[in-house]
Amino acid sequence: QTCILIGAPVDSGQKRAGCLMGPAAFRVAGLAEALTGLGYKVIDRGDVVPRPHPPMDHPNLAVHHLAETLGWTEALTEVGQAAGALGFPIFLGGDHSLSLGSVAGMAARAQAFGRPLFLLWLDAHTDFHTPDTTQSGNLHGIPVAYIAGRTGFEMFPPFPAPLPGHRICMLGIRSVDPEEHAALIPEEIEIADMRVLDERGIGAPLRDFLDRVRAENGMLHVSLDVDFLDPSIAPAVGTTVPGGTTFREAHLVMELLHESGLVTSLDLVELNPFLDERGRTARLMVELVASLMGRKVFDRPTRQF
Ligand code: DIR
Ligand code: MN
Ligand code: MN
Ligand code: MN
Repeated sequence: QTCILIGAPVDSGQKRAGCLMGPAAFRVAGLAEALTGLGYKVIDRGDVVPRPHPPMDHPNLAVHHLAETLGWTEALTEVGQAAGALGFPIFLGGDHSLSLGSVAGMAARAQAFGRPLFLLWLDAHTDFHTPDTTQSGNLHGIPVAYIAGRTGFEMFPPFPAPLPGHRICMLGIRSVDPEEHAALIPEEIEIADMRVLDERGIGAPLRDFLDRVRAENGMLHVSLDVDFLDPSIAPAVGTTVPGGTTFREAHLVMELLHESGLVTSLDLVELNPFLDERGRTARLMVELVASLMGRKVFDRPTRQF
């Protein structure tokens, strides 16, 4: 199988500069080498350039970089859709606003295949604002609402086949704004927040979700925000939230995802190398990708768990 690395140096979805260095940091941390070592062919198609977009105002005056975000969304949708035809796309972010485009591209591809797209959102945040409800104005906080087909995205390209809530699962949640909370209550989106993970462990809710993906012969996009991880192991992110997932919980998620054979595309987002400590967060993210793509500690085919 071929992995397509897509650099998405998006920094416009929040206010702390540095995510634009993310793709370079993933490359320096050895992402391509790790994948090659696992037997994959790797194509690095370099960094995407946002489509130029005329300036645009929004009635919510907090919203910033709307035109730039639209330009990224259009470019990444197109590049992602094309990459999906060639192999397994891995988007190297860049802040989480890149998922407006990456997931749209994957949704268009799934639609062309006549298969349903599912979304696993690994994040401290639900990213369920619309441009109308965001108080920070940071558009990295809106992609799930776009993907789920909420209203308020009329200035964006129409999302190809919005995902019904039961096809979205969030793990690691521990920061939800009041407007997001109100909007999520009636939704069927599976939200395994940290309380759920404390009670059930991280494997059980994930296995339940993967069973649903399998039952519908779905394609599965995984969006991994660095702040899914506890800040003590992953400091290189602008929006750290205490009480995140541990090293082993994160690896277990990746190992279960690999064994499921269901994952068809991946985002790596919110890495801010300017905030890192000697590259440790970038290296941890690369190790997690290796787990997701099949690296195992002990690999006997008949092994039972
Ligand atoms: C907060 C933080 N909910 C906002 N969001 C994110 O500004 O909308 N931080 N995604 O990573
Ligand atoms: Mn446009
Ligand atoms: Mn996020
Ligand atoms: Mn987050």
